[in-house]
Amino acid sequence: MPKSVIITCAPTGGIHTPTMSPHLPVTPEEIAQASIEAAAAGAAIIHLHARNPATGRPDPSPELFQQFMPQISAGCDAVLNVSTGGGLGMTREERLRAAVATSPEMASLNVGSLNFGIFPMLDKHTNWKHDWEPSFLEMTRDFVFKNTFADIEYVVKELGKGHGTKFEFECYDLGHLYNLAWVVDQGWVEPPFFVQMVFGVLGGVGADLDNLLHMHTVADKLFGGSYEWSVLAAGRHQMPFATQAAMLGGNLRVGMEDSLYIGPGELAASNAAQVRKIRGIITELGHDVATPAQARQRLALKG
Ligand code: KMH
Ligand code: ZN
Repeated sequence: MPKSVIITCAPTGGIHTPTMSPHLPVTPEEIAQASIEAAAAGAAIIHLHARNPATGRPDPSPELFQQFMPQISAGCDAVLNVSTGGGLGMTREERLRAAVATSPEMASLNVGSLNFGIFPMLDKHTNWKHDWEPSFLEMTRDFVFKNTFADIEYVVKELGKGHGTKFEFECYDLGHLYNLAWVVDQGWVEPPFFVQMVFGVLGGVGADLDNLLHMHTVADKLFGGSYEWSVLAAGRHQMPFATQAAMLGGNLRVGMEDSLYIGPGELAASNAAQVRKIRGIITELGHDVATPAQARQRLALKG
């Protein structure tokens, strides 16, 4: 009997710009509403970034997170997962501020560095069509998403200090699984580990099924029965990869952080619409969708 599928929804992220879709949640009110709707549609976990309401740019201020996290918790039972990935150009201290201030059940932890390329040429591989802002493209050309061993240790130890926060370990390539195994070997984190495999970011592993199968095989070898795996893929690969993950007994992530679309060339009207779509597919495959309570129990969250 397959386990139920844990759906994570990442409603806004720090990559897409409001110019790219009128449906991207930006203000605290929009992020709260999008999250509550996504939870009602079946998301057990909500992965959160904040944005400056005036500019739409990613913003690490805990004050902004505090303007939507209590509202989301009042409106639904979903697990709140605060990003420590932040946005382009933030220092590691900035990236951690919101999680330290809000002490969430979960936080992301990016377990390796990579070039994080977003170019029009990537559209050939990843997206249908995107109008990226030229200034943003210029920044990403020379951008390394820095997550050194020292950065990883900093996040683990800062959030471990009395917060009891568990991690969504974001792995963008095969080597990142080994980095996580190293973290585990240090004795810094306790199982079960929630491994989020990320496909289709230029600089990380490509969105090919062979890669998904191999990442899963290696994760099984490294973490055995001590982990839960989940899959997200950027752009047009989002739904196909989420579907593959469900078929293989894994969990998945959708949301406008990872793709603004819901189908070929069609912008998603809401995060909830993406959750409903994948929920329908999961259900058609004969699987159940995990409740927040089931996710808390399986991931041993503090609740
Ligand atoms: N934007 C995703 C590909 C984080 O917030 O820590 C990666 C992410 C990073 O979710
Ligand atoms: Zn994120």
